[in-house]
Amino acid sequence: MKFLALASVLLPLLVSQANAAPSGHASNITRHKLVARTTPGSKPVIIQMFQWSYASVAQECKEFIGPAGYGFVQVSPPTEHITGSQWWTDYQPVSYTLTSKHGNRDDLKNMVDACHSAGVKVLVDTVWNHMAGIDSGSGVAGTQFSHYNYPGTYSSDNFHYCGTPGNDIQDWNNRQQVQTCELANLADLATETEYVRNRLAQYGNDLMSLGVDGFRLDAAKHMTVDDIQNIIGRLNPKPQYITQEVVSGDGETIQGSEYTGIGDVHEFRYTVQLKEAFSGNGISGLQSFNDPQWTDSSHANVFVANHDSERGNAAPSLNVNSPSNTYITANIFALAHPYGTPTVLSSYSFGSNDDGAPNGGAGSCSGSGGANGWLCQHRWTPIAGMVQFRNTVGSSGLNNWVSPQSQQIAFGRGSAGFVAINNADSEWSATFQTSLPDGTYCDVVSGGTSCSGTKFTVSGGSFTATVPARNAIAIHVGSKA
Ligand code: ARE
Ligand code: CA
Repeated sequence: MKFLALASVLLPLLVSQANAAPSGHASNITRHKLVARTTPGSKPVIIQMFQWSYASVAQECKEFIGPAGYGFVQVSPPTEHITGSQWWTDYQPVSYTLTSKHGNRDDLKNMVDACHSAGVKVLVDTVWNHMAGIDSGSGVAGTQFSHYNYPGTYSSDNFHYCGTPGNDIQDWNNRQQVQTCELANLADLATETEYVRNRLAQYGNDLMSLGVDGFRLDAAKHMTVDDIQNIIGRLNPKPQYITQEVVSGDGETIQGSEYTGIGDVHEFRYTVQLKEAFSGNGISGLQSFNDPQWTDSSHANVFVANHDSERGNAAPSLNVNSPSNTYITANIFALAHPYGTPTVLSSYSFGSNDDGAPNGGAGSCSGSGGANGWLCQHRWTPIAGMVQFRNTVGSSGLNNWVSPQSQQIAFGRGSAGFVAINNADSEWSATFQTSLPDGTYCDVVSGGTSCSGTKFTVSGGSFTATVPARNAIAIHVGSKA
């Protein structure tokens, strides 16, 4: 009892210390208390519904995403943006009117409600760092704008002019330039000023008022931790989950780990390592991710690919065209391994990097695959099966690791699940020692959530299996036959 009483006094102190901003002086700590500590919760898997219209996300939440056990959808940016057929027009905001190619304010609200009814939370990709990059034009809701002038929202004194030629970032290892010069000519907001902070918070609060659960903060690396914390501090209610796009390589000046007091951070080095491992280096080195420069497991948001990397931007990654089934086996790995919070990309086929979404932006799937140009990776049998694996194993630790050769690994997640991944070109027959209760289990890689695939019998904790070449098997206590 005495210990518990003491713990209840000490714990909040410890927590506030642990959450303190890295620079940790008093004002940071005080301000930081306003920022909610975010966790993905018991259904941690996020789907990035890249370029899906909000009406189609609403439908898909009900039809598949909710029942399949995904926790979150992450949708493309919702504000008015420049016109054009390219997918990236929505990363050039021209006002905070909630009208975009993905739908209007009502569509956004309907999607939030529909997804919530299906037990799915909604993260919105949010552009706070900049406005448009092009010289002038008309936005999709009719706003007439020019560079640095967005009537009713911002005028020329709300932007950074960093002094380099064209105000562009030239030295990517100069923190000041990365955060106050222009990324790809995009008008860089003066996020240290009261007006801009207040305006961004107003936009954030508008999204919160529609019931949105959290954000992906686009180009977070290009804003200071202080600026983001200040804006989040003005939100009410607080977002439940935040993931920040900070692309950092080893030794780079700005590191994702600086941002963990705000929320999770994309860890692109994981994306790169999975590509290298599955493309030839070997997967036996993937047991743990302890590099001190990386974002720690409880703050890392990880993925095999995102919309940038699948186009060869931001980081090298596997993609849907990668040979030997590696895109799928890597996704199985990411959903099985405890490092980070996993995001599954759901995207579309494209001929050229700029191609906008097919089917007028209406996402479309059929059975366990895509339709009308959409890929619907979130429905693919092994991926949907592994989402249930992830939900079932929860925070159980990694155990019973074996790796007889560099392209074969198997491991358990406590007494709740076991996976074997064979990245070699010949099948792998073995008897695996697990911590699972005895019984007959359905393989969720071949059978997804329907138990239509291979079955394995665990007896005395072990089972014998043949893992097909360039494939995997996975069983968990929720998949007993
Ligand atoms: C488009 C045109 C440009 C034009 C601009 C303005 O392509 O030629 O100058 O419009 O008119 C997306 C597209 C861009 C597009 C932009 C705006 O990818 O092509 O520009 O939308 O419409 C860096 C950033 C990181 C950023 C990546 C792409 O740090 O934040 O570059 N990623 C996010 C989004 C993108 C989006 C934006 C930001 C802009 O996910 O989809 O751009 O909102 C190293 C560095 C990284 C760097 C990376 C670039 O790894 O460490 O920091 O990432 O190189 O590969
Ligand atoms: Ca900036």
